Amino acid sequence: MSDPVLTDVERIKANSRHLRGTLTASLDDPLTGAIADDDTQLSKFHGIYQQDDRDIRSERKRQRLEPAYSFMIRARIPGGVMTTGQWRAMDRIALKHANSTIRLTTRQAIQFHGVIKKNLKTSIAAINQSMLDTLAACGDVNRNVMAPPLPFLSEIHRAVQSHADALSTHLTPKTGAYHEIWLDGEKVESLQPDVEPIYGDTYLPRKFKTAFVVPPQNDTDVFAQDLGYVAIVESGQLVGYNVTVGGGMGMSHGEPATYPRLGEVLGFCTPEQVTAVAEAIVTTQRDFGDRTNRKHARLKYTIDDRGIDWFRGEVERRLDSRLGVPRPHAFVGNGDVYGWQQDDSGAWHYTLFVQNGRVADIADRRLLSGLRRIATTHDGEFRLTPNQNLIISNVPADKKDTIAALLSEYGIENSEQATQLRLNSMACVAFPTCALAMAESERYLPSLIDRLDELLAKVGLSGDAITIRMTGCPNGCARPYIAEIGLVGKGPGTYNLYLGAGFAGDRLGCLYRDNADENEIIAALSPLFAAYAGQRRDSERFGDFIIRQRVVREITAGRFFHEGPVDA
Ligand code: SRM
Ligand code: SF4
Repeated sequence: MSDPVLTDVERIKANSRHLRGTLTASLDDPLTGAIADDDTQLSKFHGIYQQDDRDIRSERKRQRLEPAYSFMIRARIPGGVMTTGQWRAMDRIALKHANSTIRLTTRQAIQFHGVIKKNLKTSIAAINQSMLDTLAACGDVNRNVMAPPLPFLSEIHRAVQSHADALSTHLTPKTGAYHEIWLDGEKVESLQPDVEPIYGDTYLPRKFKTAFVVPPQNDTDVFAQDLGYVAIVESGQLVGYNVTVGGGMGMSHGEPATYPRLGEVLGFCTPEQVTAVAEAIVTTQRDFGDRTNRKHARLKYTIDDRGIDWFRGEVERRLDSRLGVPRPHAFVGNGDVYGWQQDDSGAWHYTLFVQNGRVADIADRRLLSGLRRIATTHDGEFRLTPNQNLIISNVPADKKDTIAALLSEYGIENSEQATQLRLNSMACVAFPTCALAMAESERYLPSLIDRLDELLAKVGLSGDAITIRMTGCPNGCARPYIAEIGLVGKGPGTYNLYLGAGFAGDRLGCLYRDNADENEIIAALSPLFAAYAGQRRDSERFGDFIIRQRVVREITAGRFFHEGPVDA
């Protein structure tokens, strides 16, 4: 049998000398705003994506100019916890080197857009000076580890955050390339030949994502992750975690072999086993994940191809012990809890709605300036949520009124007019920066919600929480397949509409309308809202209602995702 043909990215990783490639030469090349092709793959491991402004792409082409290249930088922030000093540093970078906005992501990280090549090194250095970094924010490695954004709620939350931090450190690549290229560090390669004890020379077959969660709030969307830790609390003590594996959202239109999949429970582990279990799972995926086809390379396919029992056996063999029997757990929702909350020590925390994660000064709502001012006044933390929001955290009781006054002065407090639909919405970035976007998302969802809000108001549902998420392509960056209303870009102005997902992110939606434009989306949802208002059972969620009414089929596993909307 001939050897399998590995993907091009595998060749690039193998030849990269642990992620160095020719990045230094690319950065020094004054003739282009771009970096060499192979380096565009390697830069991702350093948290950097080459992009071009898609709004002006064809005009530049017409003028025979090279595309308007710039870079997106993603800063990795485990659990989304940052000091206000760090926020001020990010704010300075946004103003000086990026497009004067900060983008909060669906994984509790921060992105800068529009950084040109000559400003890359200065920006990365500034991020590192603030004690944050960008290494492994992207690439075929474990990404930003998520943790519940409300660690102040209990001792349990604090313990979970510390496990997330420890795991994040353990799974961070050990190559000296990052330091060398971006921070002008000493070349450590020759001193340390075996630099990647967990990943090896070719890293993982594909990206890998991890989240911790504390029930009942599934605010990190644990089932969308390759690896999840669901905290189990008994008699007020954190006794361990149910370990979930094999979640992932990405798929491609028209390719049924690709599908979103929810993570499933593999077993139970104690807090002391968290790191060892992760290492056993990551190295199993490293060794068995498909390196011949990037569309089939995520852990979800390794598990579906070989079976969960095989996977458990391999993990336990590497662990040299058995996983425990899973314990019961239950979730109630996957959204954020807004406004002021007080913790057990008396400190206050304000969860601020940030529409689609974009921190910018827009008309009277001066979010960027307001948060800068608050970060100057307030000595605590900002915490980023997986729903693209921000928590002004650890506010002493005697400072609460000052912060509230600033929120009001800058026009950024949670608006009383914001409906529950809007407060439970998310959109991915898409145009103009994302190279993969097929339709608008961040720039469009707010106006679509205006129209949907009118429908909901007519049937008296404005105060009811329904989750809605939009993405500009089927990759699923805003986790649309686990929103009760999921809209996934198909072409300019058209979207696939998915319905029937669980309010707690625990059931996939099912295709209801293919390639629908705005009017078709409105026409499809209008009668369903009316029916829901009139016929729902007590506290029945919209997604559950849709399934009970058999509007769409209940999707019980990712591999059934593409079976038609209703039973034949
Ligand atoms: Fe994502 C690729 C933005 C969370 C699945 N994602 C991209 C890129 C880098 C486009 C590219 O490859 O050229 C997007 C950059 C857009 C831009 O201009 O900024 C991008 N993804 C984002 C962010 C910023 C969306 C947001 O609006 O917040 C999120 C950054 C998270 C972070 O801080 O690390 C983001 N991406 C996600 C999530 C959600 C999650 O992780 O919980 C998913 C679905 C979960 C999953 O991974 O299965 C996700 N992104 C993808 C995929 C599909 C992966 C797959 O298995 O098929 C791609 C494309 C790829 O990898 O080939 C992608
Ligand atoms: Fe880009 Fe698609 Fe991700 Fe949206 S879902 S940011 S369009 S890759």
